[in-house]
Amino acid sequence: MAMVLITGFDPFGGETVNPSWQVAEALHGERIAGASVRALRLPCVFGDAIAVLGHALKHEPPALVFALGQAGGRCDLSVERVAINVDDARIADNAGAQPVDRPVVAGGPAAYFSTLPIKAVVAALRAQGLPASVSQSAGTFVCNHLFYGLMHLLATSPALAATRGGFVHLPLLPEQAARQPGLPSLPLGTQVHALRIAVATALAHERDLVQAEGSIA
Ligand code: PCA
Repeated sequence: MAMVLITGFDPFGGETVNPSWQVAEALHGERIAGASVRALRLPCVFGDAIAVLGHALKHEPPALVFALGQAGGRCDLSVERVAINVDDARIADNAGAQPVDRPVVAGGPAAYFSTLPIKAVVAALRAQGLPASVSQSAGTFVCNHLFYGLMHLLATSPALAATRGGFVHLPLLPEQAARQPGLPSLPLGTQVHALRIAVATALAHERDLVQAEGSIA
């Protein structure tokens, strides 16, 4: 049976929860469109996050990897297009590290594109009444770092040649937004439902839709 790996992060930046892990954990053990879902919790730590993911990928090559992260302030499910080869941390990670302008992988390409059908996923979510968009930047903190590390592993490991992967940033949960008035949020159940649709769509679409989802700036 095909396996789908969904990763989520530990809470960071003073939060006590992270929607990305809550969503991944909720889906662990489910079967979506004939594939079994496995969840993996990652430390919000430069270096370690990629090491833990790399270890898991060695065990069993998944058909798909959906890496998830929290993006406080974003109002919808942000399906990331591109991972860039730079760490530039505005805050310290959970181990106290704050790299500035360092490559994720020395000598690696400047960027990798997601190999998930990002536009098909956004279209499917919107068709089900869920807010979603293509994002042109996953930032320069641990999420982009992990996304780049994932895509580098998929691009360079022969055993993972058939694995497709990418990254989705999630809005805050309502209980987080209640402590930060004005920030948008989506309930956990809605986020979990959205991920089910995203995974099913990615399994069904080897190729992406050709449909404008760019931004002017
Ligand atoms: N969000 C952070 C790192 C971990 C997470 O969930 C980010 O967007 O980089």
